[in-house]
Amino acid sequence: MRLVHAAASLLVLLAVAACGGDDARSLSADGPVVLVVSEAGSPGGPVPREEGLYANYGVELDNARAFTRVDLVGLPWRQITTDFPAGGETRTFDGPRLADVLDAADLEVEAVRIVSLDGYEAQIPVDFIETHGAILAIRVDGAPLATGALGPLMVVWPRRDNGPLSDMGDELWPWGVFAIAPAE
Ligand SMILES: Nc1nc2c(c(=O)[nH]1)N[C@H]1C(S)=C(S)[C@@H](COP(=O)(O)O)O[C@H]1N2
Ligand SMILES: [Mo]
Repeated sequence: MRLVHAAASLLVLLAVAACGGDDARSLSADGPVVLVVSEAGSPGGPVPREEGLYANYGVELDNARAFTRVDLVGLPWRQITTDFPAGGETRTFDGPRLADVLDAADLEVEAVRIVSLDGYEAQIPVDFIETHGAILAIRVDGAPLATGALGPLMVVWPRRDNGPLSDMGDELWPWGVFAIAPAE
């Protein structure tokens, strides 16, 4: 019985792979939306339905810009080697510059609210982000940030190489990031 089940699943998988239509491409190439930016000046992309954590945490998607991992990989990139948690192990993070993600969405606000899967929220002034070159990390030490660990995305600052940031704690280093909205 179990074997029949496995064989049936395999057939379905083969059929999906073989048909090569939009379904197969969105699964294999672009993958799911990993980030939404609310109230974007240039909304668009594969905007999800406003359900699940978007609804629970009040992330409005009426004028949102949605990014898949592939969309984020196309933006200007930066690598940061620094300690996380503060004073702990040194690791190398990389990903698009957060300021460029906000630019791509045309989000014109003074401060953003960065929302994480666990409900943690960091409010950060945009000029602080621009001045200090935070990234929205996608990888750590070459491996994609895992959802459930620090992923899918994490805000990382060049704390180790930047005098003014050397005393910074971890409050503005949200992991598990999936949405950005104007600060309240
Ligand atoms: N999503 C999320 N990111 C977060 C936090 C959190 O609770 N949730 N805590 C912040 C703080 S205050 C610290 S010290 C570090 C490590 O937090 P943790 O010990 O809860 O992982 O992550 C930062 N980023
Ligand atoms: Mo903390």
